[in-house]
Amino acid sequence: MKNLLSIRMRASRKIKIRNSKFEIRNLECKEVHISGAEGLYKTSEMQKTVKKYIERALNHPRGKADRIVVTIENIKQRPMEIATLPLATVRCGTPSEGKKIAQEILQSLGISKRAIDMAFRLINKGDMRGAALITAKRGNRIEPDMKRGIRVSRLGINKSALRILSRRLRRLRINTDIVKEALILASKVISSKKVIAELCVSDDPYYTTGYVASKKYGYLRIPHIKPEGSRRGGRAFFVNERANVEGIITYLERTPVIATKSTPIRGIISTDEILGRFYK
Ligand code: WAQ
Ligand code: MG
Repeated sequence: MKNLLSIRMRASRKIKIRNSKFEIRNLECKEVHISGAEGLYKTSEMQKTVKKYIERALNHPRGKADRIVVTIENIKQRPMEIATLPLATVRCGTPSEGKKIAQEILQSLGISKRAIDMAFRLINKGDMRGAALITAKRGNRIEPDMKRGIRVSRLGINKSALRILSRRLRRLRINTDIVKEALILASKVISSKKVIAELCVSDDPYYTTGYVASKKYGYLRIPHIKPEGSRRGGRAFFVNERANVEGIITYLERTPVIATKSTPIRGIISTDEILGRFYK
């Protein structure tokens, strides 16, 4: 691919908050995140993509935006090529079951209970625009700007991989932008050697499917990981204890990565199948 553009959008709204119960006159403003999107595109796709991003910002289930920032940059660096992670959907019916499944999968990857609890705590607070970087053993948060988190950017998929991926997802009736964008994002995140796993819960009030991604198990979708109507959500990347923080951030935010291959996907499977626990 030649002449790639990085296109990013973020939409937000200012809300007034009282900074004390009694001082009604003393109002402070807070910027709440509504929606964001990013990708690598060909120059010929620029207009269409910007239009799509703006429409998304203006019609978002999280509310009306009063500020939309679109950034378009030329990318000179040749992108790294990756394959999308294998995808499967875990059988799950309730948020408490979903949380338990995510915990089991993460623990089997060597991530400590402390780190997992930290991730769920942040996701349940749900006021980040990006993802938290959490060390896998001690459970420390290590990204420099904790309000913003890490924003994965400069990622995309080429035409032929997208065609095959869409066909595969269509068979499972999940060929949506939300699934494709999340799968591409997770595939870039997990392609970093320093990231062991990702936990994601959407912040859209009516999108209740989340996922756990890792090299070992691929992209595992977890339906009903959050209750319907909740605006809470977020992402956490679990990294090696002694990882170089700047190196990881540069890779995730700045290095152009394109999926040029789509890995086969599977339908619904049980946690026992994933973790290789079989009972006779
Ligand atoms: N980089 C880092 N963190 C991000 C990014 C990004 N580019 N985009 C979003 N986040 C964080 C941010 O904290 C959001 O609040 C949170 O993730 C959720 O983002 O297989 O919709 O865009 O069915 O709401 C996953 C399941 C859907 C898809 C994910 O995320 C499926 C989703 P959302
Ligand atoms: Mg969202």
